[in-house]
Amino acid sequence: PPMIRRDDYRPFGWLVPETKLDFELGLESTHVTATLTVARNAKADPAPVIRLNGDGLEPESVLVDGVPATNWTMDEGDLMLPLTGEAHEIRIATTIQPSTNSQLMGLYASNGMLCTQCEAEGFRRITFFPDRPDVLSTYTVRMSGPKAQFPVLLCNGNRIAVGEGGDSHWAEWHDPWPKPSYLFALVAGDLVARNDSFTTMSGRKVELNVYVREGDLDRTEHAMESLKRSMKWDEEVFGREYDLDLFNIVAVSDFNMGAMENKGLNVFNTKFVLADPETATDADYDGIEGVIGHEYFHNWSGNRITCRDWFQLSLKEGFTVLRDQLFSQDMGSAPVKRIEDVRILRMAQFPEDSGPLAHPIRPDSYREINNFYTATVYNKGAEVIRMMRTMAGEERFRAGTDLYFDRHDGEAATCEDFVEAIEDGAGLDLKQFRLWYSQAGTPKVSVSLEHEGNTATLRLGQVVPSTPGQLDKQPMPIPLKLALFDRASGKHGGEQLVVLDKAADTFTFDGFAEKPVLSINRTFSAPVTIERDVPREDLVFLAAKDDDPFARYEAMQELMTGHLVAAVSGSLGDNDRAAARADIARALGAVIADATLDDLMRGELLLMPGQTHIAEQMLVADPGRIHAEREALKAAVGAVLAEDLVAMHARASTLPFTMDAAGKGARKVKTIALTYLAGADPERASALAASQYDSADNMTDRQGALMVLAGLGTAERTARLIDFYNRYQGNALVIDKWFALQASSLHPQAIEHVKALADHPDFTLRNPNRVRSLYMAFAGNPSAFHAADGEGYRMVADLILALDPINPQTAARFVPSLGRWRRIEPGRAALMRSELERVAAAPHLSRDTFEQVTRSLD
Ligand code: B3K
Ligand code: ZN
Repeated sequence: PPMIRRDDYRPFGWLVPETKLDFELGLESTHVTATLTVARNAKADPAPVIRLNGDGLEPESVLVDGVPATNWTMDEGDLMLPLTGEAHEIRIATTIQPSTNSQLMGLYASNGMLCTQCEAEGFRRITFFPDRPDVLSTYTVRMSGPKAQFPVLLCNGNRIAVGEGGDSHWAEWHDPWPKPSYLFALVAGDLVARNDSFTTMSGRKVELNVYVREGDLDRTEHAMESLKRSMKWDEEVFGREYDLDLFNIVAVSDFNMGAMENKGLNVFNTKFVLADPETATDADYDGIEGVIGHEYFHNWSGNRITCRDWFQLSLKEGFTVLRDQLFSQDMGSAPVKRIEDVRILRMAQFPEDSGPLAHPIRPDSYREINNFYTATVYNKGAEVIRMMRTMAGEERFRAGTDLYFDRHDGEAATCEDFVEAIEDGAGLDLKQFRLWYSQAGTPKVSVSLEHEGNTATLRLGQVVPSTPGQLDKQPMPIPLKLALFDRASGKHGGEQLVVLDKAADTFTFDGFAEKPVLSINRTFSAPVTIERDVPREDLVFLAAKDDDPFARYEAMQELMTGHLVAAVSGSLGDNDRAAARADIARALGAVIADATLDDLMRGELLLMPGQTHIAEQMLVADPGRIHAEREALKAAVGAVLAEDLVAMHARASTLPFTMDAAGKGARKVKTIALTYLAGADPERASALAASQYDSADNMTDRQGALMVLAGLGTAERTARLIDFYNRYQGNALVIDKWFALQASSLHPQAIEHVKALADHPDFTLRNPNRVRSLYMAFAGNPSAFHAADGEGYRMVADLILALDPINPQTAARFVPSLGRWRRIEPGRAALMRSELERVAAAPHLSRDTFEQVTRSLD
C-alpha cells in the first residue's frame, strides 16, 4: 500500500456544492443513487478528470448532465471520470450489502438496524465521491424502506418531508451546513427515543433525542442530562452555540470506537449511552459524560471548522479532547479528573511515544489513516493545546479560540491555522512552540536544585529522544509550574511558571535561608518526564503537604515508582527495601488518616503506579520481575495497614448509595482497600469482597468486589462469577465486564481462563466491544500477557490473524502490545518479535495491520 505524505497535499480540482443521495434501504442490499453538482475549483490546478473515491463499489450507471457516460475508468477502486466543462451534474448508481459489512465502515447492519460510520474513509464504501475532508458539500438525502423493519429513518440536519405507500415509507432530510463526507450519517431501524429540549443562549429551542432499542430507554437519562450540560457548558466557557433545531444521538451495539460526531446525528457505541446504577459503574457514568461532551463539542471543533486533510486530525481531536477534559473537570472534581487524564496519557501515550509507532501529533505520513487515531493525536494533542492555555492564561486563551472560530468558520483548516489564531488572539509568540507539532517523543527534563547562602538554584535540562525517522531534535518550550516549600512551615511563597526553551538553563530564587523542597511540573503543566534525584523524605513531605493535589499524587507515585524501579534493577539490599516499604506504608497510612481529604482524592493518592508506567522508567523491562516486586509491595503495605484498610472499608460501607462525590469516593476507597488486603491476606480479603459483592446495590461495588475475587484462588470466587453471569445474562455491556474481569485478573491461571472464554458461546469476533472486553483486557494484563513461555503473545497474534479479515481496524489495534518488544528483556523480546513476524508473513493482510506490523518490526 502506498505511503501518503503531508507535503503532497493539493487542493481538489473540483468543488461539490450540492450532493443528493437516494437510498432504497435493505439489510441485504441497499441501492444508492448519488447526484453531485460539481464545478471547477479556481483555487486548484485544472483537473480534466475527476477522481471519485470508491472502496469495493461497482458503478451500475454513470450519467453526466443526464447523458450516460462511457468514458470513465477505474483506478484502484476509484472512478475516474473525464469532464470538459466548467460545471456538471454527475449521477451514479451503486448497490451495497450492509449485512455482510463486518468492517463496520460505511453502511452496515447492526442488530437488525442500519447505520453508518464514515470517518475517516467510509463514505467511499457507500457511493463514489471525493471522500476527503476538504470537499464540503450541502446534502439532501431521501431514504425509503419497509415501515415495519425501519420505522425510524434518520439523517443529518432537519427532516423536511415524509411519506408512505403500502408497506414502505420514506423521509427526506436536508442539512443546511456544508460538510465533508466523513460527517455524513444515516440510521434506519426500530428504535425508541428519550426526548427533551434545550434552549440556546440566543433563544433557539433545540429538540434532543437519544435513540435506543426498546427496553433500553430507562438507561438513557444520564446521557440526556450529559448532553444538556455539554450544550450549556460550551456556551458559557467557549461561547459556542448549537446551530440546528434538532440534535439526535443513536446508540448501536456494534461500533469500532466510542462514538462519532456526524452533524446533528451522533452515532454512539451503546457503552457510552446506556447507564443505570445496577449495570454501570461510576467510571462508566464519567465515560458517558465525557464522550457525550466530546462528540457534542466537535460540532464546533471539527464540524463547523473541519480538517484540511487527515494529517491535521489533531486540530479537531486534540482540541476537542482538551475541551471534554475541561468540561469534565468543571462537572466533577477538577484535580481528580486531571490526575486521571495524566494517568491515561502515561499509560497509553508515553509508551507509544517511546516505541516503534511514535509519531508527532501532526504526522508526516501514513498508509492507513485509521492507524493514526492514537493517544498521541488525541491525548498528547490535548496536552499541547493545554500548554498554550497555561502560558496564555484562561482569558487570553479564550480570546485565541474566539479568533480561531471566527476566522475559520466554515473552512477546512490546518493545525498551523489554529496556532496562528492563538498567537494573534492570545498574544503569544509560538514560533518555537510549533516544534510540539512536528517532533515526536516525550521530552526528558532533568532537574536539580542547589542551595547556597540565601539562594536556591534550579538547573533544568531537556532532551527530546530520537524516534523513528527523527534522529535529531531541537529543544522545545516546556512550561513548568513550580513552587518552593519552606520545610519548617510547609508553605511556599507562590506558584511560578518557568518556561525552559533551551537544552539547559538555570533559574535562581532568593530569600531561602534553608534549602527549600521543590514541587515541579505542578498540575502536570507539560507532558514530559521529570528526572531528578530527590530524597525520599522530600517526596514524603510533598505527598503530605503540597497544596497542589496533582503534585501530592505525583509525589506518592514517585515514592512508589522510585522504590519499585530500584527493587527491580536489583540494586536494593534487604535493609533498604524494608526502609523504603516502611516509608511508603507510612505515607499511605497518613493518606488514609488525613481528614482534610475527600475520598475521591484519597483514592487517587492510594493508587499504586501501573506496571506500564514502571516499565517505562527502564530501558528494557522484565515484566515478570516488575509484577513480582509490585505485588510484594502491595502485600507489604496491605499487611502493615491491614486494620486501617479494614476500618476505611467499614467506614465507607456505611454510606448509602448516592451519585455525588462523597458516594463515588466511598465506593472508590472500598475497592482499593480490598486490593491491598488481597495482597496481604487473601482469605480475609476474599470474605470482605464476597460480602461487598453480596450486599452491593450498585455495579461499582459489585464489579470492584468481583475484580478482587477474580484474582484470588478462594472458594468465594467461582460462586460470584457464576452469579454475576446469571444475573446479567442478556445484557451485553455487563457481560462484557464479566469477560474483562477474568481476562485482566491477577489469577495465576488467567491465561487458561481467556482460552476457555474465547470458546464461550457468548464470545464473537464480530462485535468489537466483546473482542476488546476479552483481548484488550488480556493484552493489558501484564502477568498473563507476558507469560514467560510466550503463550500470551501467541494468543494475541492468533487473534490478530483471525480478526484481520473480519475487522481490520480493530485487529490492527492489537499490534502495539506486541510492538513493544524492544523495551522488554531479551527472552520475551525474541518471542514477541517472532509472533510479529508470523503475522507479517500472513497472506492478504489488511492495510491497517500491514502498516502497524511493518512499523513495529523496522
Ligand atoms: N472522530 C471519531 C473517530 C473516528 C475514528 C475513525 N477510525 C470519534 C471522535 O474522536 O470523536
Ligand atoms: Zn473526537
